[in-house]
Amino acid sequence: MSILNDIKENLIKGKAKIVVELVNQALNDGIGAKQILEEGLLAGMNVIGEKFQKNEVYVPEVLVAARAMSKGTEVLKPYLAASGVEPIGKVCIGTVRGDLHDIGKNLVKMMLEGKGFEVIDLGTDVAPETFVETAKNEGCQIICCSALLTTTMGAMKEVVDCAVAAGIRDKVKIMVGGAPLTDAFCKQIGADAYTPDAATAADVAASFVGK
Ligand code: B1M
Repeated sequence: MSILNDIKENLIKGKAKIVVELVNQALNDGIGAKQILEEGLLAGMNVIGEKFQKNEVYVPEVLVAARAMSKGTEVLKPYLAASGVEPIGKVCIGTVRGDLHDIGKNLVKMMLEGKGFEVIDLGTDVAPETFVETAKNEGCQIICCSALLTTTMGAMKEVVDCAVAAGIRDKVKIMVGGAPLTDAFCKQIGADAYTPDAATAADVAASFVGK
């Protein structure tokens, strides 16, 4: 359907205002919210994710596309709730204790939402206990931790330890990322996955919930 393709193409270009207009128009045309989400918004975000992985687009393009995605999703939210579209899973995400960098974390959040996850954003400077208590109380399947400083990476091990102490380590996957991180570090601290970029993080998270 060409209007869905128009939504997708305008999302890729980051044209939030046009995306909102087209989403409203599609709803008026009688197209279902789920179809608009999947074949318009998510389809566009997937293209952006792939291009980002291949370095064909950069952070600014991803941010404007993600903004268009969230504006379009806002329009759809009441319809999606009414039609009972379930998120594919629940994640809590934050930048670890002592660390205030949030651009990468926000990108990961947007990519996760683009995949269909419900995301609880804990913000920056998040204590290990907050990650774990949120996952426990909110029933998150995945905890995502971001760190940009070599001095704050160690707080990720505390998140893992805290999940063990709280008795939820076998119920929750812990994903880590951020510029100073490596796969070796992830293994060393006993986390479940390191991913180098936001799009891969969303792909791996989806695989953790069987999608
Ligand atoms: Co700061 N900073 N900064 N900084 N900062 C760095 C990180 C630094 C490398 C700069 C440098 O010295 N060359 C350096 C760290 C050195 C080190 O630790 N070895 C540094 C420093 C030292 C500091 C301060 C200590 C400076 C000072 O005050 N003396 C201070 C620390 C404050 C604190 O956190 N307590 C500080 C402050 C700041 C600003 C506030 C000014 C600002 C942050 C603004 C904000 O985030 N709202 C800032 C910025 C912007 C940077 C640089 C320039 C850019 C970081 C960034 O946003 N990159 C950075 C230098 C650089 O990288 N060139 C630097 C873009 C972002 C998209 O990339 O976050 O890596 P990134 O995310 C990627 C992947 O890593 C991955 O996905 C994203 C893209 O796909 N990813 C994940 C990220 N998180 C993930 C989580 C996952 C999976 C993937 O979970 C599953």
